[in-house]
Amino acid sequence: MKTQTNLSTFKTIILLLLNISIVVSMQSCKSDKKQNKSEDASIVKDNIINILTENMDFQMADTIPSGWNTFRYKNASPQTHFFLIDKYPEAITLDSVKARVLPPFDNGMKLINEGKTEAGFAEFGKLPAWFMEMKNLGGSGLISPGLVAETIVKLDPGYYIIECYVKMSNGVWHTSMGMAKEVIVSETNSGNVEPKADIEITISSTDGITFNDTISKGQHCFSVFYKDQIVHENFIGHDINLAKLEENANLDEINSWMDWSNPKGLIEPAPTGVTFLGGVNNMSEGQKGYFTVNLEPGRYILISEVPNPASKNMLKTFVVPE
Ligand SMILES: [Cu+2]
Repeated sequence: MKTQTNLSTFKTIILLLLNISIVVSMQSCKSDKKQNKSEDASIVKDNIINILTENMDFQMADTIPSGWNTFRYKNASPQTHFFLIDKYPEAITLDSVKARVLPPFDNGMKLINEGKTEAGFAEFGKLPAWFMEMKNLGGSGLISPGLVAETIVKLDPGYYIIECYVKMSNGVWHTSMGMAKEVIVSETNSGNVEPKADIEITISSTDGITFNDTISKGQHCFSVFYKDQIVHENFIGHDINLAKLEENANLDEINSWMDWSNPKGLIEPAPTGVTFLGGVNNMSEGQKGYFTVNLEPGRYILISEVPNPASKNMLKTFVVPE
């Protein structure tokens, strides 16, 4: 669709919106604490980092431990969300992002929604150079209203921004409505060890989503390994979202909805008959994140938030038997 330059710029932006998903009780994916006790309890209770969205917000601690952390994201709002973790270059703050990154995105999306695609993408050329240096470090996949997504990722100490860039029904980014929050990851390590998964997913630009689709009902811990990461046509990288499909779900509709650069994509309302259950948001090549979920019997989909995921082998369905 656009030039390489535009692609790069955009990619970075999208990566901003990192989110994390949640689960109810995790057995297999428990990120156990080591024997040595740490003082993190003053920062994070029960070894879990809770994030709550009620109205275009991220309610959570301002400071969290470094190392492996379980993020439990409760979506108590009527909209579909995710959280994505962004790491900008030193000295770039949320204020910088609001001043230099959100305006080009707001203006660009507005033009695209008006059918002025070329002019819309041109807006992204106004993004600052440092936007291209932003990295994504995971977060949850999409999570439907009223549900909890649980995602486990590892973070180094530093300054991060978490965001959600799903769009409201009028086409405005959630990011611009308040879903961007700064988070400090402290030098204090959580002491948690890397979880053990019982279902391993690998995602890459060449092979798409690969996994063993013989999956039983009940509690599971999925790992997501980013064998590579690239900039797709809409400037963003691939990720993993899990959803349950009802009888009336339409795969073509879901496939086209996963592209934010489509005026009808990544926007409320979410596709009919689809309940998003979380996943692992964008990461860099070689990284691995985890998510936990309790699966009832039924039909499910693993899908990436990229343009036409089916064409990239990034739309895979599976059935959980009784
Ligand atoms: Cu959102």
